[in-house]
Amino acid sequence: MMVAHKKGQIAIIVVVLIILIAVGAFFFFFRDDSSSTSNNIVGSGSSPSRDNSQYNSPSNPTPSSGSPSTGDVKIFVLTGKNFRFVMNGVENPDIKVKQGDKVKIEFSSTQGFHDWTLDEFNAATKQVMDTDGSTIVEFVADKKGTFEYYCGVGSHRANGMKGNFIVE
Ligand SMILES: [Cu+2]
Repeated sequence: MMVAHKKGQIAIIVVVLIILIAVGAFFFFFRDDSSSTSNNIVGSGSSPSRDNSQYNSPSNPTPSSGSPSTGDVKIFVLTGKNFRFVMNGVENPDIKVKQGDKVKIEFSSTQGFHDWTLDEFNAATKQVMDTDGSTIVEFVADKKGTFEYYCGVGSHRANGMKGNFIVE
């Protein structure tokens, strides 16, 4: 009994280690991959979706593969600095999508430690600094309205690190 029990525990530990190594290797690879994404993100579509599982909101467990949502996939590439979001040179841009669209936010920092958070859709990226590469959050814009996205680090939101997420 004792021995069998121990073997079971060892097997579990081994499995956990393998998973950790696999995740680590994947993460490293993805990070490498993403250094050039600001140029090629449009049209690639498939590559960032693999990163989905770690940051995905619980309300959206399905990765892309099929097309469960009827809307398009909309990709937005934002960077953070003290204390603004920037997209294509525009500070704290309006992010507009249609109801039902699947939204992918690819976020990185060029200055300081930031994240991208949108409470109403339970969406938030990891917190990243400028050496961390980019991180992605995906969700479905399943309700209409104007919502405020913001940086959840410290008092960045109060310092003006926020903008409107508009679902039409
Ligand atoms: Cu911030």
